[in-house]
Amino acid sequence: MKTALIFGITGQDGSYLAELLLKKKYVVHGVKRKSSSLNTDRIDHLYEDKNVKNFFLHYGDLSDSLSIQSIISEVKPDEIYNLAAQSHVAVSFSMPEYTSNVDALGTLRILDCIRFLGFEKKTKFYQAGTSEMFGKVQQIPQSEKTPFYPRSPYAVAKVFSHWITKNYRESYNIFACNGILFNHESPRRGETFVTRKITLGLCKIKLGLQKKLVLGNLNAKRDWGHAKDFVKAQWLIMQQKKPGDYVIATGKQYSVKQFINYTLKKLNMKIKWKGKGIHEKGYNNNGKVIIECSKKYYRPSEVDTLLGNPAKAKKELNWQATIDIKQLVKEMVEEDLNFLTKYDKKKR
Ligand code: NAP
Ligand code: F7E
Repeated sequence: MKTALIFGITGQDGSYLAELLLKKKYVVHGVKRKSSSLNTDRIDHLYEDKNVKNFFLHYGDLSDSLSIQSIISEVKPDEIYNLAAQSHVAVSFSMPEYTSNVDALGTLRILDCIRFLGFEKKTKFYQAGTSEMFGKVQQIPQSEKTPFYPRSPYAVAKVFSHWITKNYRESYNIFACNGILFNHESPRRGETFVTRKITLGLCKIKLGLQKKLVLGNLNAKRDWGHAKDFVKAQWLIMQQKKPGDYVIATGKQYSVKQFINYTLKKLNMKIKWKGKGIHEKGYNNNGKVIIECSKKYYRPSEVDTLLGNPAKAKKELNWQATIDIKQLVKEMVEEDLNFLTKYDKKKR
């Protein structure tokens, strides 16, 4: 039986990866942060399920070497997945020092702990890299060979993590890998990321619980996949004969506005778009503005376009995305409607 340790278990990917590894009969340990209110709703179903025996949680934080060391030395994992991060690009402009501490040095802390404990031959390491590292893209589409041009403190910190992972692989022979994952979403996506903000916001408008959805740059383009598909790739990367770095993407690109239009279609809502750029607005049948833009949600420097080339993953991992954008939107909208309807009934 293999033992895995997941940093970031309470996040979107952490929860899907935990489910996948438990299905594969792993013993799964996860690291959660201390918070003043509960932060485990994405994994409570696992913790509370009496049939799930091999699932354990530990308090720890990537900014705290002592907690990392004590957990790794106790768990002695075969595989470590570092999914923990301050993962919001816009927030990283407000908290650049904290973001760098966690997203860059946090990775180094785990890697050096593997080395310090003498686990180089025992423990494999996965680093959650990101398409944001390509930032101001130097090639279209982006592959493992595309040079990085990070555009936010978040992306700069992730570039450090990418290179320190490679460096520990080359210096100490650790089975250390980088996934370079393009955007992936799900009903478990945090509510301030654009896709979930759109599905939740438009569902609320549909149900009369909210009047308007206020967004930032509608013209940004992303390669959006489903988190369930993407955590499978994380596991596959760790099962290869040799450690490596892989772009994980769908190979298809849509704008934020297109994502909105798919969501509106799924909800049977019609709007008319008028204006351009920050002045663009969506009007409903009664001529009321239900979507508008605000400077508040624009970033100091934007990543305008991202499109991945997942050819290496297809060839070496036999991986490809199975869930397209329409299915993704359908699932997100259905779960948001379901959640809001239950919540609304409870309130009445
Ligand atoms: P997420 O939902 O924001 O989850 C992040 C996780 O990291 C949460 O469990 C969070 O804990 C934890 N965390 C934050 N700060 C921490 C700290 N100081 N110490 C320990 N844990 C900490 O992110 P995600 O979407 O699942 O993404 C997983 C990873 O992949 C992240 O590293 C992200 O940067 C990267 N990534 C994501 C995407 C994407 O499109 N989703 C694409 C490429 C790369 P709390 O629950 O307590 O906040
Ligand atoms: O923004 C635009 C915004 O915050 C996507 C993280 O998981 O994926 C994610 O980072 C685009 C940007 O994701 C709003 O300007 C417009 O161009 O959903 P997002 P992200 O920045 O791409 C990468 C791969 C990661 O690694 C990150 O961890 O949408 N946008 N209006 C908006 N974005 C937000 N959040 N909110 C808006 O109102």
